[in-house]
Order: sequence, then C-alpha cells, then structure tokens
Amino acid sequence: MTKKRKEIRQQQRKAWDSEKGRRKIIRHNTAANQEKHRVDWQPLVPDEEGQIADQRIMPLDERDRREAVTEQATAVLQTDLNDTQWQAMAAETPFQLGLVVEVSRGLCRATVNGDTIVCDVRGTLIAEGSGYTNVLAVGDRVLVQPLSEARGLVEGVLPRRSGLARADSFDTHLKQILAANVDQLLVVAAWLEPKLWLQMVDEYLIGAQRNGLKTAVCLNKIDLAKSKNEVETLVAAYGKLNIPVFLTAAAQGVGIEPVRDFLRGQATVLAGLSGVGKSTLLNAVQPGLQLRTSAVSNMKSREGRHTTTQALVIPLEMGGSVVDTPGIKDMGLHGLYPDDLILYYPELADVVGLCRFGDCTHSHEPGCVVKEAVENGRIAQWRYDNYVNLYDILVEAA
Ligand SMILES: Nc1nc2c(ncn2[C@@H]2O[C@H](COP(=O)(O)OP(=O)(O)O)[C@@H](O)[C@H]2O)c(=O)[nH]1
Ligand SMILES: [Mg+2]
Ligand SMILES: [Zn+2]
Repeated sequence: MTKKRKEIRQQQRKAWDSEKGRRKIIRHNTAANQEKHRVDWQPLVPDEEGQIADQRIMPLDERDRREAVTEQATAVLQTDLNDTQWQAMAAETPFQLGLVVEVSRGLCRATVNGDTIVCDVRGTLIAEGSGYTNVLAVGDRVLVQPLSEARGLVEGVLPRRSGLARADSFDTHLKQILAANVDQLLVVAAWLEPKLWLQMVDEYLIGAQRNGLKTAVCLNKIDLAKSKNEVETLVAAYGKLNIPVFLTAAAQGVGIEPVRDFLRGQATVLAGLSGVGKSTLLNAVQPGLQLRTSAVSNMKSREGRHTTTQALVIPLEMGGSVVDTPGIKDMGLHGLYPDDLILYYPELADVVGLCRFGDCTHSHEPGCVVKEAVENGRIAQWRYDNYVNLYDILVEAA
C-alpha cells in the first residue's frame, strides 16, 4: 500500500470515528439503516493520479451507484467491537446473544449461553440494500429468540468488526460475506496432492488483504518434497513481504507449534483447496478435535457451489477460534481494478515506475525494469508470473 493511500485511509477513518455517536447501533438490512448508511456515505477518493481507475466505460450514474453500494458494504464494519460490547448490545434487547457457528440456506446453528441450537432466520432480515448478497455468515454475533429447546429464531445481526467477503461473481458490485468478525486468514496449501498452486495462494492473500485481515501461509505435506531446501527457496518471496510461512507435515505432527502460536487468541479463517490437509492440521493443533479427514480421491462429491458454502467455527482450547471453510474453492478477485493489483505486489510496485516506456506492460518491452528485477532474482519469477496472469484475468473481466 502506498503512503498516499494510507493517508487517505487514515482521513476516512478519522471522519468515520468523529461520527461515531450518531451511528451507535447499526443493525443490518433494516429500511431505517439503509437511510442511515446513505447519510454516512462519503465520496470515493481518487487515486494518486487523480482518477478512479478503470471505471470510465461505465455510465456515470451506474458508477455512482456501485461506488455507493461498495462504500456501504464496508461502512458497516466497526473495527473496535469486542465481546463485551456485543454482550451490552444484546442486553439492551429482549433477545439472547448468539454466535453463528454454521450456516446453510435460511438456517444456521448458533451458540447461545454455551448451547448450540438450530435457528431460523427471520424473514424480514434481507440482504438487499446491505451491500451483501447474504444476510449472515459464520462468526456473526446475532440476536436470538429461543423458541423451544434446541431451536431458536435469529432476530437481528449485530454490527461486524470485520469480515472476509468476496465480490459476488454475478453482481460484482455486491459482496458475499464468507466469515464475519475474523482477525486473520491462514491459507493452507499442499506441496503435492494437490500440487502447489501459488497463484491461488496469492489470490487468497489478496482477498484477505482487501478485507483488512492479517495473513499467513501454511505449506503442508512437506514430507512429500524432495528437500526442505527446495520448499524454502520457493516461498522465500512471502517471507520478504513479511507474510509468515509455516512449513508443516500435519499428518506427522511436524511444524505445528508455530501454527499454534499464530492461531492462539485470534479468530482465524482457514482457506485452501480440498485435500490440502486443513482438517488434519486442526486435529494436530488441537488433539481431541477429531475432525473428519478425507482422502483426495473422494473430494469431488463434497464440493458444493459457492452459494451452499458451509463453514464451521471451531473454538480453540488455547483461546481463539478457527473457521473451516470447505467451500471456498476460490477467493475470486472480482471487482478489483486491474491497476490496483500492483498494490498487492509491493516488490513490483517498487520498481514499476522506472521502466523506459511509461505504458510498459512488463511483458516484452525493452528497458523494462520489472523484467530485469526478475532476471537478477530480486523479484521471484512466480510472483511476476502470477501478477501478469491475474492482471490479464482482471482486464478480461472488467
Ligand atoms: N503426506 C501427507 N498427507 C497428508 C498430510 N496432511 C494431511 N494429509 C492427507 O491429505 C488428505 C486430506 O486431508 P484433509 O485434512 O481431509 O484435507 P482438507 O480437505 O483440507 O480438510 C488426507 O488423506 C490426509 O491424511 C501431510 O502432512 N502429509
Ligand atoms: Mg476438511
Ligand atoms: Zn516494464
């Protein structure tokens, strides 16, 4: 992230904080709140070049509409929320505070006073107008009306501290929230079976960073690598960017302690392809969990579509919790402007302005400083390749 951008963010944050009193209780999805958010909307700030990238092709009013909705979706986050405050909010209502631990269509499982009960979601809670395509996600704090033993009704969703969201693949100006109130994302990948796919790892990292989450990578099944050295050399690029990389062989209990340290006391989302070893890893982190693990061969039948993504919140004995998300097959960078991709490749951003041609695409031009940096090893070849590939994908989708 450039300095300018940081300053802009800080200014936005200040403006946001100064209005705190007026915004105190925000409940999602109510007509009154939609009005309120509208008041809170602030004009989008142009980038360093004074323009809002890549939106020229859209009619003006459509652009405004999308910006407004995007702004709204992020505006409902209140980053300083904690359990005490959620408790206090619930105490002001006739309902109980619940933590959503599992979601499927129209139903969820929520932990209320230590018991996990099945809840319907009140029909008046609609996603429309919230900036999201779904009403709730695992990790949400909700207001629950107990109906009978082991059954309840979700009456409202409390404001979120944070969330992992991705742009909806059809309505890219809307977001789908995958997990709420999480602090960080741990990408789990396997060295082999399934084969390491660093472009996907980059996508997860970018997705999380766009949501303001801390990130780390767990590279599992290193027992299948010829040498640890080979693995370390490859992922050194992440280390240079201060993204922690944990090398593990979860099935053998190797390398687990640093992962445990990373998870302790934090709300973490796990992301990664089926079969990379997420469940095995969690079982190693907390023996006794006994999550089901499956051989790679019978994965296909388990994979749902995005809309039926089921996730599970697992509380950790050492403090903190983990959201296991079997369904997040791809993070999707929908809605990211191609020219903003460079923000997530700081090692490229460092040199990118120095090419001989101002409009250098860093693919074939002479005097390209990026290519030079790749050749002399300052930029990892695979990071460069990922950047170019993702850039092309984003341009095509724009
Ligand atoms: N060789 C090897 N296999 C592993 C390792 N960790 C997990 N596996 C195997 O990979 C398969 C998928 O693991 P699972 O935890 O179900 O993956 P998930 O889909 O990401 O939750 C299982 O057969 C595990 O036994 C590891 O460190 N090394
Ligand atoms: Mg699993
Ligand atoms: Zn260049």
